Amino acid sequence: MKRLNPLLGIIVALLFTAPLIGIMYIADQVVNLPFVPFDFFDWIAGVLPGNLLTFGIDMMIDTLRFFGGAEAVTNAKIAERIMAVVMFGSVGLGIGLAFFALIRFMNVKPSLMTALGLTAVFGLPMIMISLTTNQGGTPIFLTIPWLIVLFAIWGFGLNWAAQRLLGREEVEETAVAATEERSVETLNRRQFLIRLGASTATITAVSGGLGGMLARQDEAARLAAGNAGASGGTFITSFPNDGDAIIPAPGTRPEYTPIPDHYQVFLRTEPSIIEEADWTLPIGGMVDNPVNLTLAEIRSNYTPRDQFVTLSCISGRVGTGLISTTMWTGVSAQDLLATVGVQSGAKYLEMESADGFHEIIDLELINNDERIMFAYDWDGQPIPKDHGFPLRIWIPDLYGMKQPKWITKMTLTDEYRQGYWVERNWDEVAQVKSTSVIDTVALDEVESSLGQTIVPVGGIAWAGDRQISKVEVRVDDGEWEEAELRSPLSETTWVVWRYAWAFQEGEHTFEVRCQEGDGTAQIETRKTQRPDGATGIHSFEI
Ligand SMILES: Nc1nc2c(c(=O)[nH]1)N[C@H]1C(S)=C(S)[C@@H](COP(=O)(O)O)O[C@H]1N2
Ligand SMILES: [Mo]
Repeated sequence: MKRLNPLLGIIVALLFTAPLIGIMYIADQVVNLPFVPFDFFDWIAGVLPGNLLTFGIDMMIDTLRFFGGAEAVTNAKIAERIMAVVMFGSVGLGIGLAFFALIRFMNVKPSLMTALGLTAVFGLPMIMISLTTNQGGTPIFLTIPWLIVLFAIWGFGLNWAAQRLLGREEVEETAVAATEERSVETLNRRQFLIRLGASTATITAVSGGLGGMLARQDEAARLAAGNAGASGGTFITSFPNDGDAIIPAPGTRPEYTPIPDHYQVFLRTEPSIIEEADWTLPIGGMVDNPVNLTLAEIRSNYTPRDQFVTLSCISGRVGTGLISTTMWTGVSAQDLLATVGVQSGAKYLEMESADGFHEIIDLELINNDERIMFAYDWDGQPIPKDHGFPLRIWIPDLYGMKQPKWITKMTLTDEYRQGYWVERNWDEVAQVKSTSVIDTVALDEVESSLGQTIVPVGGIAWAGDRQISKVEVRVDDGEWEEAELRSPLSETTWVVWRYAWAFQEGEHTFEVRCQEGDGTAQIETRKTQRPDGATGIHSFEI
């Protein structure tokens, strides 16, 4: 019998694993069948101990920053997805290697049994994982047979390829000379592998390419839903500070973030898409009247509240892009809870989300702040599916990690339970740290004044709901100079500031710092984002 190099098992397994991934991907895009690599990745991320997970994510983001600069950070999801595919693929290739090693060293012969074995070893755990983690609504009587067929094609294909590569024993017996046989053998093997590779590469490329195209279209459509036509890409077109004399310096980020540009953070490989028809909100636990509300009921039974909100992620670094501002509309948590009859012993409201995320909020906090709301609109439109449709909470002054989106269940309880990121070593309170950022030194927008060339410098400052009383700018270790503040959209949004810099030729470093409403200074000591938010001064070089 011919000998097989076990490493060949990796190559052959690749030729079957790549199209398997491609076909699962396009089936996910077209008919919402599970894309198992993402489920596998989400499952691993969910069972890993918290510090390992955050360590992994940090390392990934650092690597991305190293290769792709700051822009890539918000695209960390893409890295996660690539990692998911690589990890899933590695399992397939590992099994291929092991299979060929068994053939080579343990004298195992490819047979019906080994084909079934390969299918089971790769397929069974992956199917179980997908069933427990997948968020798609496709019924299991469709997904299970579909996945079994796919993994069987993989297992039987790999088995068949091993048989072909081994050749039939008769051929070997009639071979004349060993050298001749070897060259015929390598030629045949090479031809076989090339043909096999060409066809499976085609399947992979076509399905992967089409799937990717559909995925991008889908996401763009979800984010832009309803957004076309309105001026400036937003629905709200008049703002409380419209008359303010302080105009943002050219190049400052939009004061009101267009929804498609709103930053996004979610723990799974993909956002959790919820359809309104499939959703109701049960509120239970320690209540006298448990309810199960539709979105229409939430919209019509309670007085809507509008609030301009800046939201930010605790995992942002100094000068973070993970911060955005829009108008939130929803019902006050006080109003909602008033209708369910909260029992006297209840201490917390626990919220669970479609993606397994969960958080808890002290009822005392709700009772003391009527602004805390369950929001259903952003920018006057239903919250985009990617951002938490149909319902998410807003809690002023806290980072996003305490504020579940895609809420599917609420429970009144007297038992404390750590939230999802708190279990993973992030801060229990997660109060926003005040921050200030330089967006622009507008060198091509200079003005002249009294024989001086003036360069507008600008950016934002934010301190949760504690407001901003002062922003100061320093150039090259000079004096701290006060910037002008534009009145903010609300007491909970960032403040746009601008500063007039008298131009001087050369290289310069700009720094910014702020003070909260009560004069508390921004923390200047540099500290990483873990566990309770980054601090330090943002600087900008030109
Ligand atoms: N269900 C759910 N809610 C969630 C999260 C999540 O992963 N799942 N991430 C939180 C974090 S860490 C942040 S910063 C905000 C981000 O909201 P956005 O993506 O709409 O900007 O959502 C919060 N709520
Ligand atoms: Mo976050």
